[in-house]
This record gives sequence, structure tokens and C-alpha cells, in this order.
Amino acid sequence: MTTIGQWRLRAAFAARLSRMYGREVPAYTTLVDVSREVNEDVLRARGADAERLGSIRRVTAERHGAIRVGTPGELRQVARVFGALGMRPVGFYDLRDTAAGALPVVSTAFRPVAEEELARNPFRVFTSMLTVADPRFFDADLRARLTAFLAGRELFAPELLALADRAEAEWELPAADAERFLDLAVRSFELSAEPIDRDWYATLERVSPVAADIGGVRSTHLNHLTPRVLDIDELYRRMTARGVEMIDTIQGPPRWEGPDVLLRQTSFRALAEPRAMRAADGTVTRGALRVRFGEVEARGIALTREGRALYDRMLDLVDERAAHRSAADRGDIARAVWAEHLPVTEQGLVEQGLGFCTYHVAPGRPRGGRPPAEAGALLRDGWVRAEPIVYEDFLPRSAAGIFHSNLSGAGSRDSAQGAAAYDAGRLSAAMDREVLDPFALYERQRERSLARVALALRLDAV
Ligand code: OOG
Ligand code: NI
Repeated sequence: MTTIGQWRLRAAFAARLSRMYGREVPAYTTLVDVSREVNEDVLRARGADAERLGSIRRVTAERHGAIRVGTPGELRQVARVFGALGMRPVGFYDLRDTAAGALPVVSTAFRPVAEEELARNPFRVFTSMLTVADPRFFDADLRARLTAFLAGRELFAPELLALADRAEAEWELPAADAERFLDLAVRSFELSAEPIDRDWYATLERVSPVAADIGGVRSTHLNHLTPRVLDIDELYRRMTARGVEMIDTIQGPPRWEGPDVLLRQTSFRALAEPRAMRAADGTVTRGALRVRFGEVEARGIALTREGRALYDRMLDLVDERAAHRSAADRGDIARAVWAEHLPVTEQGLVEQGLGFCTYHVAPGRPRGGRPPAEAGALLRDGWVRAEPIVYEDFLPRSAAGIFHSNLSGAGSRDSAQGAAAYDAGRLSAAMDREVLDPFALYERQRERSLARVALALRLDAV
């Protein structure tokens, strides 16, 4: 009997979701095509160097999706579906209070964590949960109505969840069950044709368009599916040249003289999609909503806790210096701040403890003598070479920026109320799965590579 293992399920799920989203949002297909063209051109121009942060095979297939759910119970269910695909919750993102504005959601990202799994297929899903219990967004009356509405819907069929549990426990499914699982899983994220209660949607929209997108409908849907590109500035130019309206900025680090760092993202504007609306008197009309968009991203080297703290300080500094300047100046200001604070090479980032890398025994390593037992010295003396670790996660400020640049209204928040306590621990408890710390995962990757080096060079430890 043929069985399909978790990573093949994950790859198949990502591929089917991509076909589904291409049918639903045709501009997504343009984005994928242009990304592929840019990647081919970069590969031709830069050769092997273009693949230092992931093979072209991985990068071409690489996608992240974004979905939004309403309750801890729904989050727990979606965690089971992703668990079947070998994806674990990593990182906690509180989007209720970022410099990019307030959103009534907290998020995590489901993704594979083992190096070999990431290399096989790194599919990840940025998953947001509505913060129904936060009184700054929802007063007691609205909270009660929202809770009742969400309690009455079913996002994932019991059959899907049962298959998911089996795939997670057994690491695979028989081919026929895998087919059924994939079919049900993909369908759970399709845009529903069911008419939307117009008044209810509008009530939530006054709090936030995101609240309406999540709690105003009886199902969930993919919000976007993001290909990875090797030169996002070039991608932005080519999309604009094709007449696709992009958001104003590229979120995250600026284009600068140094290496690609963390994550840069941009998107085309949310398109008006026809959606059936039901009025209070029961009549159904054809309406339109702009909630789904097309995003693209470029990934760079992962930063250590120190590197990340510096990144956050630089963001503040750019905000400060750009406060009274035109939006067009912001890029130049950011470039100047980066040049002031960061070394311009990956090697410099690693040497200063700001960037993550793995270590590998160098092929032409020195002959004779004892290798030193310290990573920096091994590198300097030519015993080992360092490879950058690619950033596999997200950035809260960029995420909030991506949400906001595609919202039609700002929504409202009552700042006189205290915030509800949502944190990684609370999300972990809701899912009964630990929300993993991304820094700890990158550290483990580095430590493992050092252990392999120690073994190969017969050192006690590095
Ligand atoms: C998620 C927005 C954040 C990213 O890539 O940072 C995001 C959403 O719109 O649901 O996807
Ligand atoms: Ni995204």
C-alpha cells in the first residue's frame, strides 16, 4: 500500500492551495510568474551565490499563506490540520499595538522546524486569531454577540480533523486517505459563496475591517499566498511596469549596500471581489469586498537576539528622523541609519554576534597543527567556512504594515480600556502545543553544525 509522508502532504497541500488561489485571484498568478522570471534572471547573473539562502528549487516552490481565525478553539483545530503537515507554531506576534497601527489580532506562524524539512518544503502559514476578549476593541455587548456567532460556525469538518490527527500521529497517510485529507483541507480555505449578513459585517467593520473579515462570515479563507523572490526591488518595478497597483512601500529592511537581512515584503493592493450580501429583509445582492491581496517577499540572514534588538532600535531611529520628512525620504534615511549601525558583510554580522550562521569543515583546510577550539578562530584560520542561516519567520511591524496597507478603513479602539493579556503562553495553552521560540531554533541549528565540526576535527567541543 502506498503511503504519503508528512512532507509530501505539505508540498502537495501548498501546490494545491496555489492552484486554488490562482483560480480565485488571477493576479496572484501574475505575481508568481514575475517572481519566477526575476529569480531566473538573478540566478543567471549571480550564479551559485544566488542560492546561498536556499536552493533555487526550494525558493521557486516556496510560499507562505496567511489565514485568520476567530477563537482559541478554531486555532486549536487549525493547528491540528497543520500538525498533519509537519508544521509547528513558531513565534508570537502581537499586532494590537505596533507602530504601524492597532489590529484586533495576535498571531503565530506554522512552519516546519527541522533543517531537512525546511529544505524539502518550507511552506508556512501566518495565522492570526481575533482578540475577542480585548475590551479596547469589543465592548461587552459586541463581545457577547461575536462569541455567539463564532460558537455557531464550523471551519473544519470532523472528518478532516480525524484524518489530520492520524497523519500527525503516524507521520503519513495511505494514498486514498491522503487524497481525501488534501481535498478537504484545501476546500476549508476557499472563499465561500454563502451570502454575508450585511449589517453584521458593517457592525464589525466599524471596529476593524479585519474583525469583519474574520468574524463577519461563517468560514475562513486564505488571505494571500506569497511567493519568494530573490530581488524584490526588481519585482516591484516589473509589477508596476505591468500596470499592477502595488502598495507604496517595501516593508522591513531598506535596500542597502549590505547583505539581505531578515525579511522584505510588499504586495499589490487588495482587489474588489464579488461577494453576495444579505440585507436585513432577506434580499441578496451582489456586493464587493476588498480583503484579499497578493504579497511577495525576499528573505535574508536570520539575526540573533542582539541583532534583532538592534534592528528594532534602527526602526525607531528611522521613525524619529523621518518624522518631519516626506515619505520619499524615508528610504534614504533608513539606508543611512543602516550604514551607521551595521557591518556591510554577512561575515561582519556573524563576527559581531548579530547574524546566525552554520559552520562547515572547509574542504581545503590547513594541514598540520591543531585546530583551535573556538568558532571565530576556526573561521579566521580557514578550518571552517560559515553559511548564513535564512530567516524563516515574520516581523510584527511589517505584518501590521501589510495588514494596514490593504485596509479600506482604520477602525476604532477605545484606549481608555486596559488590554487583555494575550501572550505566547496563552496561545500555547489554547492549542495545547508549545509556541516555539524562533531564536532557540536558529541557535540549535548553529549548535548542531558546531557539534558536527567538532566531531570531524576531533575537538572535544567548539
Ligand atoms: C497577515 C498579514 C501578515 C506577513 O507576511 O507579514 C503577513 C494577514 O493579512 O492575515 O502575512
Ligand atoms: Ni504574508
